[in-house]
Amino acid sequence: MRIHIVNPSDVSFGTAVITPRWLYVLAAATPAHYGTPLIVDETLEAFVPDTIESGDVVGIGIHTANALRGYQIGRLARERGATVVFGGIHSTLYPDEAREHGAAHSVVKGDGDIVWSQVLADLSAGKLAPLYDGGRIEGGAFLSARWDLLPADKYMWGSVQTIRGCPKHCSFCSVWRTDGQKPRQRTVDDVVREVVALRRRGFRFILLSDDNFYPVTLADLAAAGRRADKSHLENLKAIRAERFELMAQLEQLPDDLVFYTQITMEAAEDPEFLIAMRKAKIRGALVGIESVTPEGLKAVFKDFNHAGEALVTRLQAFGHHGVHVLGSFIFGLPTDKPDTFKATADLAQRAGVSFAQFVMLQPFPGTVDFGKWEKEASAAVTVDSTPLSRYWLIPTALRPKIYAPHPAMSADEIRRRTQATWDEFYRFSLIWKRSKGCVKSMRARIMFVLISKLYRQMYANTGIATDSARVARSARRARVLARLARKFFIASPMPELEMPLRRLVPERPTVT
Ligand code: B12
Ligand code: SF4
Repeated sequence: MRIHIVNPSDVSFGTAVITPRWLYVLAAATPAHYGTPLIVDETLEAFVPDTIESGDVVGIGIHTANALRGYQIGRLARERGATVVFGGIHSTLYPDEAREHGAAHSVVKGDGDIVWSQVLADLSAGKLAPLYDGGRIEGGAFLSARWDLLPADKYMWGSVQTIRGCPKHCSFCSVWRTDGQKPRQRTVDDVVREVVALRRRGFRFILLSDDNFYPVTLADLAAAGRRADKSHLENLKAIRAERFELMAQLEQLPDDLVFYTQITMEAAEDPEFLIAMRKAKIRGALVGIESVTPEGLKAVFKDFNHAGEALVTRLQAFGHHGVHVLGSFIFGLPTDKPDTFKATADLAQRAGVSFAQFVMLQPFPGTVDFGKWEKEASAAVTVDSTPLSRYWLIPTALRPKIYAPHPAMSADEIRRRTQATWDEFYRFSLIWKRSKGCVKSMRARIMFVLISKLYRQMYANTGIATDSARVARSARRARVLARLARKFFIASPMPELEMPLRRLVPERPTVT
């Protein structure tokens, strides 16, 4: 019985930017006596059904966007006599769907780190259950990924998770519901050991693939400090202290490392945290800005963000501390108007955002938005005989890009204006201008341009365009850019690199 682990994707680029972490975590969760799992990442190359033999196990991980391709792979694998097991966020939310559409023998909900070995043991004993619940394991139980299984010369960035879960409750996001609102931090040693393993192999760019790298804000501490019972405050202080301890360890690693993470805007008000990030070589962060207007922020339950000039100041604070911002904006909010697009692009430029993504509002299952939308808007509508409320089952070419009627704009207007905003923000002259503010050497500026162009081709043109010729052209361009960019990212391996010595961070004063 050979074990295959497959990451589905409709588009393969030959080279990928970021290692899909779950593949290598699930490989680590596979007990050695089953042999080394065969890993297939379709963002690199398409899955080949002939590689499956009767009696093999095929584990497929899906999120909503790649569920349909995942189901196709599940059916192909089962036809060849394999046992098919699904996991990942989408399977967690819709386990029955994986059985109905993906020919799953079994489905795993939640974290796979611990439960995967149980699935394999039950299968070997002939008593595979139709459903397993891996739950939400504690931070200390997260497995380290099997980076020794990475194919050579394929990825530009490694990915190491340091924390799971997010205390916020944004309406468009499923993380706080599936991963929970309680931050689950991995141990500092586990994280640093993985970073060292990746740097030894020549990776110097590493995504800290966290939901929110800043789980305790100064406002949280102040609120907890006002409570009579101080246990919550102590708990928050401990979480914060561990973040600083992690950053102090990362600081001691080789200077050529570059980390990138995801963070809420509140970190801009915490200079001590930003200074520690900079020292830890965390050079960039995706900040969920979402909307530049107070009404827009209210609509997505994100009123802890700022709008207007206060927003510009917050974003600039990251830049002043050497943390480059990838601003993430949502278009298609009911409060958006035709002039919101230009206002957003202008603000992104003015605030010194290094990169930006402009996504169109999409109701993702498991979110507050989805719950409302499913009830109100889509019940009766079908596309290709599939209810719109199960849009991920609609063939990609027919799938709508906008899901709810907008009070002021048509779906196509939102799509066209979003595409135009990407085009404007990633205009060569503007990228070149931004590169000057972000990096110094000519080589680094060229790299900045390459990354900007690559990012846009991979995420904007293949995602927003309705024209399949444009999508195919973008995928080809992205392949070429990815090959060019790759050599800028990879450094000489450092096989001798040791773990840094443990250095305890002195206790710091806390704002209460
Ligand atoms: C890092 C990340 C990215 C990176 C991915 C880089 C990469 N190559 O992996 C980038 C930035 C590129 C990205 C892009 C997008 N992402 Co993203 N991303 C994440 C994030 C923050 C962490 C994922 C991760 O690495 N986790 C660590 C691994 C170890 O955990 P895991 O994947 O959950 O896997 C565990 C279990 O699920 C389970 N499991 C998973 N698969 C399988 C399979 C089997 C067989 C078994 C047994 C178990 C199992 O076991 C694993 C170990 O415990 C998640 C948030 C989250 N909490 O998941 C969002 C998340 C997955 N992304 C999300 C979204 C929406 C997107 C985008 C669509 C955003 C956009 N609008 O462009 C794009 C989609 C890109 C694409 N087409 O694939 C949503 C998905 C929602 C949904 N319902 O599908 C999430 C949940 C965030 C959110 N705010 O809701 N993303
Ligand atoms: S969007 Fe970000 S801040 Fe909001 S709940 Fe999701 S992970 Fe947390």
